[in-house]
Amino acid sequence: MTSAEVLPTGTTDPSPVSPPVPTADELRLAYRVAARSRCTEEHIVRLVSRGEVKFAIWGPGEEIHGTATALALSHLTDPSRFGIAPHYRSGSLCSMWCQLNKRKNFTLDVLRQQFSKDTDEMSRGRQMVYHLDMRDMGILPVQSPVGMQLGKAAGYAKGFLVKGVKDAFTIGIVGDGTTAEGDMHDAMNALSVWSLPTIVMVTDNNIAISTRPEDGRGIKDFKSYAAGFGVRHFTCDGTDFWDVFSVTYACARYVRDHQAPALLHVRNLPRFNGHSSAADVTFDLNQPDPLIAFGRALVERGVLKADQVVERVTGEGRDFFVHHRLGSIMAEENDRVATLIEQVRRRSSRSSSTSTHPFPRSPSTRGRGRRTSPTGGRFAPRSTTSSRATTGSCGARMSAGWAG
Ligand SMILES: Cc1ncc(C[n+]2csc(CCOP(=O)(O)OP(=O)(O)O)c2C)c(N)n1
Ligand SMILES: [Mg+2]
Repeated sequence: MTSAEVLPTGTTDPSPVSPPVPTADELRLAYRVAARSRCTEEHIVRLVSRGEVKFAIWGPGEEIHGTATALALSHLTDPSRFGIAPHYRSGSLCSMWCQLNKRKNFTLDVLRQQFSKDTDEMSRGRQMVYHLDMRDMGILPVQSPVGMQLGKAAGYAKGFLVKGVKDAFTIGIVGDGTTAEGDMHDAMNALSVWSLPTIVMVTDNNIAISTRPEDGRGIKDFKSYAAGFGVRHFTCDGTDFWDVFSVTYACARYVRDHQAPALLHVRNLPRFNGHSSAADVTFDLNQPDPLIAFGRALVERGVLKADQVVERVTGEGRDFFVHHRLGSIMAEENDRVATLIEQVRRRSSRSSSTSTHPFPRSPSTRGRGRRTSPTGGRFAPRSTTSSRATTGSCGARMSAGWAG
């Protein structure tokens, strides 16, 4: 029995599926998008090191998992019948999903948000980085409290059911540390009770900031945990493109065809640049790199040539670039990313919309007693006649909330 055929206790066998074999063109595309994702994020590491951007969080090490996952999904669905609530390390996955569904400018959009530019179409530069929001692609807004992805994925699936869509499914992605949050249990309960077509994907890098599983993970066995909810369990090696592809395909096919939930545990993911820019961002040379392994495998299969793929070399310094020979594919992508960074950097940071945003006028409260805010007055406008009395996105939201 392969990992894709693992069944929870009490589930009847829905007959294992045979995943398709990725074509040479698909493999080349996956390699290119993974390489683009790596060099984009390693450029962001440099921007952070130079103090040019304030905060960043990223996913170097998860590129192969991301591209293989998106490719598997694209064999089964499209944005009209699909929703994904991604993790902040899902850049490569979302990039590949956009590429496969012909949405342009993913990297440009990420960089605009990274630089907090007004041209950031997802949040006008007012959101945290990698808080993707691309609803035309079924990519649901990312939020900072970890675990919220799961409730959104479950709710979106319930929405499809209510609308009578019978072949849709959704995915919520969380890190392994987040399985300790109550959101995990809440979502599993909803999936079980309503039999929602949702994949709870746990991307396991064996760490949560600095907490190791032995110190924070109460779920000792994901298979038994899923079985307790009657949820089917799948697991794959996140460093192996073909394992991720075939297991994710089998999992998503099961969820779509049976309109039933699954838990997909993705193991072994490396984390190459620390948790975020708030940590030591030195590229970790002690972990094997799935992107290099994938490149070598493609060379062995005759899909790519040796000079096209990235290899590790001996270098001096802390960042990715000094320790790697990029190969021609990543070098091309790297040039494009560098051009995009230059283009985004030159744009003014000033948000014209912030200064000219037409907030609705507050209603007059004269004669209606004292007005208080839901937060006890912290963002309460000083003047009851001007909604411009609050500034910043937080104040603006609160103000608009009252008006509504
Ligand atoms: C509800 C909540 N608690 C705590 C945090 C702070 N926090 C941000 S990332 C993180 C670690 C998450 O670890 P994991 O789920 O393993 O994901 P990883 O970063 O390893 O991919 C924590 C605790 C948060 N953002 N939200
Ligand atoms: Mg983790």
